[in-house]
Amino acid sequence: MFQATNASLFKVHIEGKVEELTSNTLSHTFSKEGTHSYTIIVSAYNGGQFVSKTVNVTVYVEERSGLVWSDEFNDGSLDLSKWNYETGTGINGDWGTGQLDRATDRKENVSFANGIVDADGGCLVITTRKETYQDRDYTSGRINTKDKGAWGPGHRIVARVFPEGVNHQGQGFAFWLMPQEKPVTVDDIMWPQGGEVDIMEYVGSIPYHNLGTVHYAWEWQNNEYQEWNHGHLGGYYSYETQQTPVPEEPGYGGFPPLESDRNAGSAGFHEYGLDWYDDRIEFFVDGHVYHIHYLNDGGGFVVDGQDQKMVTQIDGRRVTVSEYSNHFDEWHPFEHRMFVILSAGVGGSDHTYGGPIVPEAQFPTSVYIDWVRVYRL
Ligand SMILES: [Ca+2]
Repeated sequence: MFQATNASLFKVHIEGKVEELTSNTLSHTFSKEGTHSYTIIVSAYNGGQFVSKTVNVTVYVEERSGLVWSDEFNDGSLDLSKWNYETGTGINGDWGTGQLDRATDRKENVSFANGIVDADGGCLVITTRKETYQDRDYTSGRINTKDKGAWGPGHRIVARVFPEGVNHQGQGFAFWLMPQEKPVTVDDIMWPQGGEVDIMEYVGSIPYHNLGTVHYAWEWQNNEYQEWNHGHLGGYYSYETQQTPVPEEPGYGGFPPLESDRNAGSAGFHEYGLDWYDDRIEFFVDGHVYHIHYLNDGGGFVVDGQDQKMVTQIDGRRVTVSEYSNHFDEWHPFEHRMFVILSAGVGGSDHTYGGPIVPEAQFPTSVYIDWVRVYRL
């Protein structure tokens, strides 16, 4: 509602349109989802004279449930409105991961393919090669949605992936999340204080299982890494039994799987995802929840100041339950938005990508990603 003395006509500029009114009331519905600012200009006319007033309003429109973001990888080129190439390496380099390869933005490492069996249209292809390139003997690819797409509680994030070429120790592929947000008091949030979520961590040394993990810190430590301060709670998924395996830590071995062995993750496409709620993250493969992580102490077990993990039965299936990544008051990592990373790599240390690369591993080797989709829960 607006007022002007002796006004006979009002004009209201709103969202690029002009409404003419003889009354002083206008009802308008903003429909664009998310938080947006709008400028509204109201002019009041009396004959040839008028006065104007400009106001700025900020409106939050709740997102509807359903698909809110996706890349189907059907267009044959990387959509740079959604993705960034991330180039670099893991040793004496950018990531501290210990991997041997250098990620590049070349077509040799990040490309697209049609006609992959069982794919829905085209696929993104991340290819790892054994080749001398700059200062490394291997190359691979890594892309992320930083500053272009990030999601937090209230979302399902899922990708359909066929890690065909991940068959030996030292070969691996990951679909994972890193923090988009940070406290306003720091310039940068240091790993693992900002958290990390591995939705799909598939390595050739553990061919029959996927690992879904949260990484976090136990103490704030002024956002510095002063002493060992790395908590991680992960759960494995057995492609064969579609639940947490027995034993719950499968260990290395059994590689390379036979090409005909459908129980290996490298045998075909699976959907790797999580449902992210305010109090927990549920990891699933093909809709089968195998790890539920509760953010707070007491979420899954009693309140005791310890992070805990155990396998339990839910609806007759083995599910890993874990709790307590909210260890420090300054920042609760999994209450904030994170961006998506798709990456392949070559293991150089005991742990990176499932152990040091073995000489019989074959290259080049490719992983196919049919799509990545984000839903509002
Ligand atoms: Ca596709």
